[in-house]
Amino acid sequence: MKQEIKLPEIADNVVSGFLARILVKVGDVIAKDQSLIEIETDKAATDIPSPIGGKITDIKVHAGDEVRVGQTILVVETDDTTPDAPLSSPKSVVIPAKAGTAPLTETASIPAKAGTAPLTATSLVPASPSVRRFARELGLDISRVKGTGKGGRISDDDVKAHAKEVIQSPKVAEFAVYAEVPDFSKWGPVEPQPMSRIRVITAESTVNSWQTIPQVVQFEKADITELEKFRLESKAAVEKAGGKLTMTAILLKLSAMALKQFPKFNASVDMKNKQIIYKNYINIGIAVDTEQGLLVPVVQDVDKKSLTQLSIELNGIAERARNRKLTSEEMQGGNFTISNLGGIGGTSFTPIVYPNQVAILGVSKSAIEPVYQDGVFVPRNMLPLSLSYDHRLIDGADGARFLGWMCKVLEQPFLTWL
Ligand code: CAO
Repeated sequence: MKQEIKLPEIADNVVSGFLARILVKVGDVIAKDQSLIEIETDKAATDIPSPIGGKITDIKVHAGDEVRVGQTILVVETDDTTPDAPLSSPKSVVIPAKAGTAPLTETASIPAKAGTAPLTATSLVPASPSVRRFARELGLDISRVKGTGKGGRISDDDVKAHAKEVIQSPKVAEFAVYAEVPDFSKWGPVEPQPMSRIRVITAESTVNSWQTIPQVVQFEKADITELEKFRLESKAAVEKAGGKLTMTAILLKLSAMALKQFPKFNASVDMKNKQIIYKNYINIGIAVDTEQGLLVPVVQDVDKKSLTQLSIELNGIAERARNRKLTSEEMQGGNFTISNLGGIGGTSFTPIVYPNQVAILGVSKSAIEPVYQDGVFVPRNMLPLSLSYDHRLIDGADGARFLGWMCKVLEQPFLTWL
């Protein structure tokens, strides 16, 4: 029979908590008392054990959620015919006072994440909540700590050893130190809320990029008057095939062509080994605005797909991103990113290069503008583009040539046939 497992009482006067980690997944066969989730409150990090054994058929919560006492966490299929198995009491660990701590954040060593996933590999790391909490307090990524216990279990001493390694590493300068914020309630009412997992990953990823990549932004405007006519004329045919022919789909196709033409932009910088890693495949990330925050799914092998195929695929991944249905594979392995804010508005912006990539294309809203041609002003549809790039690999002239080439092809797509 199926049984719902609900969040038990965590402590006196505590009605809800922040879901820090989900420690199991659908399909797992769990034992009674096995830890299911890790809940954090102001006072404690609490491991919620399962009151029964069985197979998990559904998980009703997400990491980063605020979960209330009595709320269903997950559903378990069990042989036990006794209805409503009693809830086991949670195991709590008191969170140490934070006064004066300025944790190191392991931003420099965050692996390339072409997108942000609500769940990470840290859920699978064998460590108790108190050890996880300790690592988090120090700003360390627990999945990078080597466990010396049975089955690789991580202890406090392992975390300390890892912290020592990190501090002694020459890369320490790349690590972010977060200062305590002032007590804003001195000036008026405040409402602190925990960051969602997506927010934390976006914050860490952008800090990593900002601190490790010297970025330059190149601006251009492309005349898309003719291209827009083509787009509107071809829209119905693509729609019939199940896609939506938007500017983003066209830029996806065009970016793949540009990356082939300028291989430096399809590479990664490996400073540790003083090498440039050129890639012989073209995977492009697309920034998608969702209710949960920014997600960046990746379209694979863009150069091998037709514009119609790309339109269909783009539609699909944007939809899955908005419905939180993306798989972790769909968010990895991007070489370059497109961030199109044109559907929302704005004349220009400076996007941030993704860690382990070297460039990102920012797209703003196209508009009809007067352009001086052959002695007269003519109305033309102009698309503002901004290219942020990593100056460790790409020089200003490279950036100008790349964006200039893109504008030329947007103006006269047939040029690529020559
Ligand atoms: N200029 C003018 N109009 C534009 C445009 C542009 N640059 N880009 C899109 N539009 C129009 C589209 O043509 C469409 O109009 P119609 O409905 O009349 O056809 C409308 O805006 C909405 O487009 P869309 O969003 O449905 O489709 P898209 O393929 O162009 O964009 C996606 C897909 C996923 C890029 C977009 O939905 C999105 O999430 N954008 C936000 C990205 C973001 O948050 N970036 C910031 C990240 S931090 O750097």
